[in-house]
Amino acid sequence: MNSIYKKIQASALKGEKLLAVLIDPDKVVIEKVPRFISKINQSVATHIFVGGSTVDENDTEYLVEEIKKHTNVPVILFPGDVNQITGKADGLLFLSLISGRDPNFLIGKHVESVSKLLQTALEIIPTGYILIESGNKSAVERVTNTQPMSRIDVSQITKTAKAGELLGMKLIYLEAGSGAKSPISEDIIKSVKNKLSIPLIVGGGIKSKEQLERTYASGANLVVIGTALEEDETFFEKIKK
Ligand code: 1GP
Repeated sequence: MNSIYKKIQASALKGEKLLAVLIDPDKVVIEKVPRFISKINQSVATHIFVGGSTVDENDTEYLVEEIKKHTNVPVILFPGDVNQITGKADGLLFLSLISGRDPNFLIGKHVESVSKLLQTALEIIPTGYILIESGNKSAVERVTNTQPMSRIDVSQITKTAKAGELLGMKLIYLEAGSGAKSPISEDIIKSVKNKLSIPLIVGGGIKSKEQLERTYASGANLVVIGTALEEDETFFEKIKK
């Protein structure tokens, strides 16, 4: 039990760099999954996240089943809604959108998901999810109708992350939004990391090896990349094992 989280925690303590490839059931073409997964298997990726903002019922389960046929990399749900929960995955980021003040995304959806979760053996990882403005309107902002935090208010972002930890969350995820113009800044990552005792996830808008390295150097333990790999598979070559 708790093996996914324990491994993330152990890697974070050792300073190992973790990388999750995000696959959005809405964007992926199912026939291309085996090839895409074989690229992941040969890359330095340590996790596969599956999730999107607007996904049809059953699409996630179908996709996860297909992914699991081709890899032993742990598959973790990163759900945009309750209908994306499937027991076929290994784990679930139980996201609470602590940058916003909408009770639905802080606790409402979680209550709604309990009956479903109790029927699965998913490892559930409570995660404080912090959306930060990044130059363009993100899908998270659109779907949740919550304001991202101002990227210049580093102090407020840091306090929000720490409050999440003090509430008992096991991970903090700093999110610039999928396809963000600019990724989360080094200042923000450093400041949050400095106050945090739990592992830190950073994602959104990371498109180059340099940006990836900078994100780790600033203190991210696990980096999430979706769009850059979806749009340009040669990026996999740059992050080969
Ligand atoms: C989005 O943080 C993830 O939720 C990944 O973003 O698609 O921009 O890599 P990208």
